[in-house]
Amino acid sequence: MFELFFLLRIPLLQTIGLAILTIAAFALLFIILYAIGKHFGMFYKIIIPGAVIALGVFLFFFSTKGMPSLELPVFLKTFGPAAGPQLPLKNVFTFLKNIKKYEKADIAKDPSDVPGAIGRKVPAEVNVEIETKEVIGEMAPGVFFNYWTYNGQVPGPLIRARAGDKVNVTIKNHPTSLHMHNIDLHAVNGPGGGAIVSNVDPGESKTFSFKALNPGLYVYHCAHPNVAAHMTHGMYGMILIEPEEGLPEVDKEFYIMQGEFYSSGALGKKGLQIFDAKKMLDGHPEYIVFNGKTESLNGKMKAKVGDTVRLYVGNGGVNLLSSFHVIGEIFDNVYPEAAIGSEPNKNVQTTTIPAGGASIVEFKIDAPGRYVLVDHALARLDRGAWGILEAEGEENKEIFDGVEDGKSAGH
Ligand SMILES: [Cu+2]
Repeated sequence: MFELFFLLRIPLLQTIGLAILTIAAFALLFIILYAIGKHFGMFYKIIIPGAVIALGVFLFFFSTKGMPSLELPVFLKTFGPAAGPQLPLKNVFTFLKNIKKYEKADIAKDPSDVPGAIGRKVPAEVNVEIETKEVIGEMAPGVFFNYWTYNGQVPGPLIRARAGDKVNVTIKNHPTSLHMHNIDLHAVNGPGGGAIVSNVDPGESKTFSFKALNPGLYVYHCAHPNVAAHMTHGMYGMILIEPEEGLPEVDKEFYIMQGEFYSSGALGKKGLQIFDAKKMLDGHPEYIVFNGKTESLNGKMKAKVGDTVRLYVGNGGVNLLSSFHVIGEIFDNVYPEAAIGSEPNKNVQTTTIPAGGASIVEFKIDAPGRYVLVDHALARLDRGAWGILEAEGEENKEIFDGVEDGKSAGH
């Protein structure tokens, strides 16, 4: 019970405060107008103050914002092809009623959780099973979100197959989910990328198949309306379709996805955060993070001097372009926009990753130390967009020579 109060104290206090303020304002206004109307008959004592209050409310709100709806935010109007990102009030009540059923999950996907290279020389049938699950996870110390996930983590699992493979995708929606979900894989050639044949109600399961025609690193995401709202709750991941001959061998591979989270509470506000659809439409995320939460990569990305490292980096969006950079490294190879098939770009400092897109970068570690992965739109560091790759090994003074003074943690 106490834990429930801790999670909900911010929205509860806000609601109570707003209710007190509204009642007090109306009562005060009514008393004033009632006093002014005391020279009129009893009937008009009510009608006149009532009409004046209604006119005031109309002028203040409805004349500019239109009529309110039973959704959050109440005045938001949208024009997408399907349901907007507004939260129906009944969903909010259902969520609160069922809050104890939600699993508390560590939603940060381990960046080193990458399936091994395919190694096959012939096509095969690959079975993929993914479960959509709504959980409560910690974005930052004391800051909680209701995440919607693939397999309980953000991003969902990295799927790996080979060009020419037949991929059977089974998507299951956990019975405790409040929403319908599906999967749109950008690796699919077919309507909706699979979304229209994979809509699953809570407790339901569906399977569809596709042939992996094009090699590349592709984003997948939930495409159930409102798509952007599902994605900014954490519903994205990637699928790597290796070329027939495979990718060049490297020592280490890591899996990272940038994403935006839109909370009604300001950056760092503790407690359970309510999704803010207006901030999402405006493109003003409070949190911009790798792998679902702040500091999710730290302690999980390790390499040695001399290692060749490959990063599979995606951007779940839904608004921002990522300027992906590793502080202290130069990308020896970049597969721009994760396109496989042409020669990679050489010697790149920063690469762009569009929303709903990806990149593959490779570099050799030449010196021991800490390398910071960032979105080089660097104000985003303070919203969470950074992570550390640690490299151990022998120094090579010819490549890098100097003494740390321990004073600056700037980089
Ligand atoms: Cu979904």
